Amino acid sequence: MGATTLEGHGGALAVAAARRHGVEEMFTLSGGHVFPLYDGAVKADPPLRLVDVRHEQTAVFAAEATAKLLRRPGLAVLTAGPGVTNGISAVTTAHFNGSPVLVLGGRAPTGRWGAGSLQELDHPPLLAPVTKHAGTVGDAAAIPAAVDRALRLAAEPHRGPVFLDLPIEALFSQAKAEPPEPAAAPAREPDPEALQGVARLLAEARRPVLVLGSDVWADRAEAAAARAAVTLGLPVIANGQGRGVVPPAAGLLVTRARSAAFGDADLVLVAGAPLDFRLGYGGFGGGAKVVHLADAPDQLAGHVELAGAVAGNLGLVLDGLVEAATRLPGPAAGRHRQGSQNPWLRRLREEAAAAAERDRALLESDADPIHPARVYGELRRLLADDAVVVGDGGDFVSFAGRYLEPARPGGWLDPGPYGCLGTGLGYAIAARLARPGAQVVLLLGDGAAGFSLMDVDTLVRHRLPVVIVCGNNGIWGLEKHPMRMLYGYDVAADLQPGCRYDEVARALGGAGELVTSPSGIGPALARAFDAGVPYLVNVATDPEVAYPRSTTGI
Ligand SMILES: Cc1ncc(C[n+]2csc(CCOP(=O)(O)OP(=O)(O)O)c2C)c(N)n1
Ligand SMILES: [Mg+2]
Repeated sequence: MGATTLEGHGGALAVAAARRHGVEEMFTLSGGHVFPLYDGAVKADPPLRLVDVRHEQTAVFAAEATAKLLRRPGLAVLTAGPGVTNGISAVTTAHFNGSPVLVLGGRAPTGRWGAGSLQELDHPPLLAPVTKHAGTVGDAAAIPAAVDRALRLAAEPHRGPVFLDLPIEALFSQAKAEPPEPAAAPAREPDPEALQGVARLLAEARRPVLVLGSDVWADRAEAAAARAAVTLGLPVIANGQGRGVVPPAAGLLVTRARSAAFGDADLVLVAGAPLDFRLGYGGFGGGAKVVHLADAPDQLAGHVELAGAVAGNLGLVLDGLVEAATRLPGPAAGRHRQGSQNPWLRRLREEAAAAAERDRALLESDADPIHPARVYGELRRLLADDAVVVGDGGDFVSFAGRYLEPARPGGWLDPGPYGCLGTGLGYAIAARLARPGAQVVLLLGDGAAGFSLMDVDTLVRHRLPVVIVCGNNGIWGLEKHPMRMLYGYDVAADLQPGCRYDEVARALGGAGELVTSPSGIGPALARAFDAGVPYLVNVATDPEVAYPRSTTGI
């Protein structure tokens, strides 16, 4: 028996294997089928932190946000049957976001399969379409290798969730196993010729734009992306976790001039984001050429004609692009001049500055009922550079996307392209654990609040202070306004006006208050940041204000 031989019940073996991948916490909701995993967690040395929540989707959302923030796998443990099925929307969210998550499910006993055990469900067929792998591990001795493979697969670009269920026999029985050898990750070198082709396109372009998406952060390419933007003098538009990679101070961020940038660009380079509805499906106004830079070949868009496509480690891709551009012959070939000598960048900067100027009136709005933008006018003043901001909701969160500009990468958590309401408390729980010293602010639509507000209880029990701001317009705003526009009336779009979600937070052991006047927002937020407990600021906002959007994504 080797010095590293693992020995114990299936749960202990799974925990030991997960630890070797940097996993430090287990998000879960209790069920007898998975007790050995808890026993394994508390008896591990050091123990895995067990965070028990009030709905399985919160457990998986928390594991996903852990993966997004810390860039290592997150772990959720769900009990057999309903525990697993309750987690599926969150697994799907991780699938759409390319987040490395391992979900371990309990499973009814193999020995009685078909006889009608409690919660007997064959999970993998349900999970297969939304995971990189979904399977059953039927034997305790096979668990360490299976968990190791699962975590490696989850973390290998393009990242994503993996599901394993573990029958009662496998989890409860004892076994010995040699832990698998750690394997080096493949290098994912980009093709130098493809990079050269993109460098040539850049040299020819007059009006290029660089789009940075979540995989830039996930692939640890944020420094390379910032270098590329600065060296090549490229205006930048960021989405998802690409936000903050190029800070506003760099003078290249033109997200607020997005329509002009996409409408008039002659070349759009998209790095680390799918060409989905958020990017007009890859069709840009003036018929711009499109280059797709992705973390893995299977992520390169197949639905649009690409002028260039490079897959690989995004840090190597972006550094390689700078190198290829600077090696092109000709004066300053491939480089776009900086600042005042670059009329395209200058124009976009001016447009972005004008948009910011126009924003100001709304950010300072004294309108009564409160304009949702005023909430962000106040919040902006209080946010530190390293704050983590989580958005879960419709219009209220769209306004946040417009008015809050992250100063650093890795601090902005939106639900991503699956657009699943209910991420809020799970993401916030994970953010509080992942960034113990930072502000964590959860922005909740009042509708979104209904999906996970009970998990304020989890924040309270685990002593995790979070500032929660509920934009309470009393409606499902992002549905009510479009339905009215389409049909001239709306149904199924109203919530209770003025509902006291702050009192829900108080009843669960947190704190909170209702704000009904614009001047009350700032002081209430300050109290929330000082409270040291989960604190819900319930802001009554104007239901007549709709986010001015050009598309709903449908
Ligand atoms: C799980 C889920 N159910 C339904 C939807 C459809 N949906 C998208 S936005 C929205 C309204 C959100 O309302 P609220 O959170 O109150 O934010 P508001 O738009 O009012 O600011 C709904 C119902 C969804 N995206 N996800
Ligand atoms: Mg609402």
